[in-house]
Amino acid sequence: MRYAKAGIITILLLRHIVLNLRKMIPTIMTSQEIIDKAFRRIVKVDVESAESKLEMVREKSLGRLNSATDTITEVLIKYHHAFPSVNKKEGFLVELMCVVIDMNRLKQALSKLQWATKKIRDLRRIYMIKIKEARNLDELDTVRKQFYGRMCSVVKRLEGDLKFMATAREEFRKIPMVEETMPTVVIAGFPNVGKSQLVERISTARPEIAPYPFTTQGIGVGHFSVGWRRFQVIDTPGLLDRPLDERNAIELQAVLALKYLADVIVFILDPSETSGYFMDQQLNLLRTVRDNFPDIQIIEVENKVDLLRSGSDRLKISAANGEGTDALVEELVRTLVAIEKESYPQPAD
Ligand SMILES: Nc1nc2c(ncn2[C@@H]2O[C@H](COP(=O)(O)OP(=O)(O)O)[C@@H](O)[C@H]2O)c(=O)[nH]1
Ligand SMILES: [Mg+2]
Repeated sequence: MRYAKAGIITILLLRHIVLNLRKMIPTIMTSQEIIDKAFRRIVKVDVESAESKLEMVREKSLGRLNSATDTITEVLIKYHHAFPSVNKKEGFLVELMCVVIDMNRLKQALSKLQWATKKIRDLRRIYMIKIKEARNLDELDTVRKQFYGRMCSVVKRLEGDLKFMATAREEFRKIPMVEETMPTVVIAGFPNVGKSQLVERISTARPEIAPYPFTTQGIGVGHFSVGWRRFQVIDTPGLLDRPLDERNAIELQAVLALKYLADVIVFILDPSETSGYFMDQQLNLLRTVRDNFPDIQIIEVENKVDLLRSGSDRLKISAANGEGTDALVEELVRTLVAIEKESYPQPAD
């Protein structure tokens, strides 16, 4: 049982990483915005004491060069530190991050940022010398322009990487706040069978419901309470009946929820087949889930009884009009409480 696997410190650590991620990753600017910021921030250098016009311009140019490179390298270093480097391979949140974000691409983007920081510092060193050695105003002007041109072209080369990081940031922000230690029901089944509608009916979550497959793009989290007990319900995007290695990123999130979070799986079947999937496909998927997660209790539920009521002895509900959902919740609570007792056996008196 999941409770028995202590791992609580790891879980807390991961939660800490994700919570911080949501707060800490700053808005990622485009390369043009970074350049604009660098030019806006250029300080006015006080050079009244300069002995000639050439010296005055030279001093000014050195000050501006320093200020521009400082602004840019500060931004790049801040971005570099804001993203996590994930070395662990296990755990729901880590694996989820790897599913929703191409971590190798992120790694590549981060090292490109490091490269750019170094390159800009090198340019600063080289051009400070060139500015110091310029013999007249024309030469100084040429060197100065050359520096800004080269600096901008380094930043421009980060265009694709910054864009990727901005998208990754949005993905990180979407990662749901799951309570990895709370008794949890994961809702599984084909797309369109009514998982989200059920989650909405029995919990606090307000998922998106629509009559087309994979409306739910990621994992949704809701809660329900019975007395003082709180339970977590996970809405999944649905699974198709196919081998694990052919699953797409959306489906993989459902697989991870089953693997790491489920104490109980509610497997929704739609005998009306208005979901667009035949019952034999749905039963095939049910078998696959059962084979892959032999230790997790599965409650089989037929939804959409308002459209079709089969003769089977499975629990029957209509997520649309609420029929049978109270009985399902009672069954869930009974099952979850029994699992909890099994994991934390009461001491004998
Ligand atoms: N008639 C009927 N339609 C339902 C029922 N439950 C869900 N639906 C409809 O089925 C479609 C898919 O529902 P949704 O909850 O988004 O399915 P999901 O993809 O499994 O999350 C929507 O149009 C729902 O309104 C039900 O009990 N009866
Ligand atoms: Mg859904």
